[in-house]
Amino acid sequence: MLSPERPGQFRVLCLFALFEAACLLDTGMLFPRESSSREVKELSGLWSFRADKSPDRNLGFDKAWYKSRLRETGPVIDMPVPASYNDITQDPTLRDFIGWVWYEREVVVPARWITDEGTRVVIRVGSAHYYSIVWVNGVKVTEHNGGHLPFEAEVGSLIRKDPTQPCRITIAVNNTLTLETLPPGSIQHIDDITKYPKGFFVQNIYFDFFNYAGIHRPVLLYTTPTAYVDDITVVTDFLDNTGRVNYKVSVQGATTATVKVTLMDKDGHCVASSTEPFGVLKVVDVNLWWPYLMHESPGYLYSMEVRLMAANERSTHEDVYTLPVGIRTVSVTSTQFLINKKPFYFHGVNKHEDSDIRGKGFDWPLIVKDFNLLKWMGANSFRTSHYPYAEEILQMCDRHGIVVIDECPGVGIKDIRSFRNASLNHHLDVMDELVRRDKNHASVVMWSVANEPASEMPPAEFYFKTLIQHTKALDPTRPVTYVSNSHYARDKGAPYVDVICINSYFSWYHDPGHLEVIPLQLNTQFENWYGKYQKPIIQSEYGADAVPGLHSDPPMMFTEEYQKVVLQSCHNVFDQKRKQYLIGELIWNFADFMTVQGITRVVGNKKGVFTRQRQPKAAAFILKERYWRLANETGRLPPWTKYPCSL
Ligand code: GCB
Repeated sequence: MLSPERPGQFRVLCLFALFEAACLLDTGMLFPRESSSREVKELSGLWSFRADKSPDRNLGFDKAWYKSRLRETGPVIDMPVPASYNDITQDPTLRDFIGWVWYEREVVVPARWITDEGTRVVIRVGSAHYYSIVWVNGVKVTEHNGGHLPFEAEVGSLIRKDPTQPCRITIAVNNTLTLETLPPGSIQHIDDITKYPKGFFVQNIYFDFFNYAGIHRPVLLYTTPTAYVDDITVVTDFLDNTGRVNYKVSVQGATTATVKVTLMDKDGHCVASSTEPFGVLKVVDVNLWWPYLMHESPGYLYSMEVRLMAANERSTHEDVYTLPVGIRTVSVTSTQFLINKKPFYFHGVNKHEDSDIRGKGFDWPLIVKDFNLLKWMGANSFRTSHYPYAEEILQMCDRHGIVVIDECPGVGIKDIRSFRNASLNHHLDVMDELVRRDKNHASVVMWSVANEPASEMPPAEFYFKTLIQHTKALDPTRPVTYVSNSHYARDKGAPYVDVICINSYFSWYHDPGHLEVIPLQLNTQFENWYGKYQKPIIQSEYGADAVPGLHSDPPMMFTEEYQKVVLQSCHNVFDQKRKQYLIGELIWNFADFMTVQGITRVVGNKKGVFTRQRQPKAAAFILKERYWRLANETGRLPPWTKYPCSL
């Protein structure tokens, strides 16, 4: 990260490393945007769907379902995209299905995309869980290992082969988890026919959320010219009143190219420009990007327009891509987290992508509602527990000034076999994909490489050292952490992180019902961790389940009163420690969410301060009161808010 103590040369080295790292990733993953040279066609809506319920789940491949229309090889049902398929029907075998499911959609492609050979047509899947294979008109175009991150393939030549036919897109998705996937899981077959039906198996998972599956984010077709802006990397900083946007533009498909880069303010006025593909844009009287409640106008974004004039064997092209850019710095000291060289205290939440019916499916009404709730309660940050969220959510964070700890899907690494090289290599690949997608978001201030791994196991040291060093090499401008619940003295990865993140549930999983232990145990936790590592600490999870509407006084577990008192007892300790080295508190969880069925879960995890339908429990008001008070103390509230505030 950029440290105020080490300006100048360090920054240049960092930038050089970041741009080098960007080069190591073979291609860019710019969010598809329309422009004068680019079109986007969204394929959200109804797709045909079939789950392959054959015993070995392989019938679709044996019978090559991708070669013809899905409805010609068997029955299909309507399936909305984006959505998890699990909760869409009344069929319990589909809710709990494990194996391959097949999606298909026919698309009519605009004639100009086909006739213009200078147009590149790309299919992009925002995310599909977990393993995906994509065919266009029966020809495989790509496969992807992992949910939560986008993947794409060029399909123009296939579409052009037979322009009289609609373009048929088939996507097969498999949610089977193994010890090498992220998150890991394992399939267990149970052969005891006296107790279990023939062929019985279960998927064991080591994480606490339902393994929703399907095409979770929008599928798009988009175009670029054949010579195009493939990637942009920006790193920002400032000195006094002057902002600096260090940038690099990568171009593909051109034999000759010139670039014009223009940085515009909110009103569309040019504030800096350049004709180099690599350089620094200086912004006089800069408007910095500030977090929500830290400044009167948080989330200030410039627009960086990249205009490429290029030629290749076929023709000359102009490509235009506009990237929103927030100018800010991030750094840590042994006791503070600094944004724009000022102390920042995370008062926020952990979330899930989770809702009724849609599961983990992308849904704008839900996203906007969640942002309104975050702002209502005065939250300035969240962690993307336990996997990368849709990029559209990060764009909202950029615009609203909500600070993000961006977590990869490294959750549930509990089995010692998941520390082997195959797992580590996949984890490194996932970090590459995550940094490539999210590196330009001002809201993203820290990477989290895992949640609650078995970090006390001997192989964890090599694993996390490698992973954290790799992530820092990919992006030297942001701190790196992972979230621990291990014992402070046995945690193998803690020496390598920049910030210590700890999850703990005193009076819940430990000493259930004994609220009186919280002050002592939480205090001991902080003193132990800080004493050993001298790094700033975030309480990255704490909380208690509350079944909405369940009450008792004196408080008993699972009531709204008990949840309230757990929070208040923790807050008292946080208030002491934030004067020293505690740099944040993130409640577990923003909202109730679905989990596997089990004796500790009453139709899901109920630690939300909002219900799954986003109605507040008593705890939400406790947090609202606290977060606005913290904001009042530590930040500068926008003029349109007054404390106590009701937005
Ligand atoms: C944790 C996990 C989170 C769980 C939570 C709980 O430590 O990180 O995924 O949902 O505890 O409620 O048990």
